[in-house]
Amino acid sequence: MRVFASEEHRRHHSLEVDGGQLIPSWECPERADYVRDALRRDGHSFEPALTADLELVGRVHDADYLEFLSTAHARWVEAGEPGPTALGLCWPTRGMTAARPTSLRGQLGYYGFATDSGIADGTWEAAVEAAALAQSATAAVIGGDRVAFALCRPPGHHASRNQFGGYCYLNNAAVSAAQLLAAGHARVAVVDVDYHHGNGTQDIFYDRDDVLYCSIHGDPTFEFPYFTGYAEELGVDRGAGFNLNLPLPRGTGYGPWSAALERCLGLVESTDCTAMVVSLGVDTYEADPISHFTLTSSDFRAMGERLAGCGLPTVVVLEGGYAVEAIGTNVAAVLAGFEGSLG
Ligand code: Q9C
Ligand code: ZN
Repeated sequence: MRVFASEEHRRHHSLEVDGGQLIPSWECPERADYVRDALRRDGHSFEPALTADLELVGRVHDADYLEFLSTAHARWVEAGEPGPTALGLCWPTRGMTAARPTSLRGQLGYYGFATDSGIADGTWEAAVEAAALAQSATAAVIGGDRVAFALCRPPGHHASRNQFGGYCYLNNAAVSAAQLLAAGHARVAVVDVDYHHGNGTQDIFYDRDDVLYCSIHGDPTFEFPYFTGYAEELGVDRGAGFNLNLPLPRGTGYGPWSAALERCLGLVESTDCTAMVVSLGVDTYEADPISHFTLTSSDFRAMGERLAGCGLPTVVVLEGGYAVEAIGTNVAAVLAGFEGSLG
């Protein structure tokens, strides 16, 4: 399968507030290096991204949000803020109904939703490049390839139409789905196997029936992003019935996890999707430092085999995975399982 990767991701390296401490983000540049090295060992080579099509990005994100993201770090420097990363401090919540503030600090709260994601020098460029990688893999699939992989960093599934957070800025999977629709697919499935609920992807397509969003994730009663990912969220208006959340308890292993995957893929099949985007997070791994499922490296191979079993043209984009030294092995296992199942 064709694999798209770039060095541009290095320009994004950020800090996060976790456990009451400011720490280097779990979502670090080394993650992509481990994935690249493991794929190289498996015989893959890498292709660069095509130039990003920002019109396509604009189909899944609001123009004012993109304007904010692309200028926030320069404004931060301009304002003489001391830290290396522009980080929000105050969010609009219940009863705080004022319109969008004009100040940078205000807008960091308006356009962000979590203390885990700052905007560093180069975050915008890296996020655009990740979207370009997703677009390149999608173009390969539109061109007739059965499957392609985009080594996206930063990840994307927590980024909504107008908010960043959860280490995500531009929603790479949503861009891919929009591109597949534009190429003539009538309905696209986004299957999100990352450990966390992809609140951003859900948000973007919640009222639409042309994108089916299915996610298996740590139950938001105890897990990030806390406010979305509940089983009751089924979509609205035309989108009713085209959103499926399968929250699972702490400690879930591949037995119950794969039963949830069967439910997702059953819905993909019964709703006549003609293409699939996989939001591939490997933070479901047993040794992930911030997550609580117990999948093993051989489970990831089985996951890839099962995803291939749908028989759909498939774009795989990288999301999370924080057991840094294992994420390469685990991503490679999914892709090897997928490829091994093709005739
Ligand atoms: N104590 C993705 O996997 N922060 N994002 C958790 C851990 C949020 C994960 C802090 C995790 C977001 C793409
Ligand atoms: Zn995740």
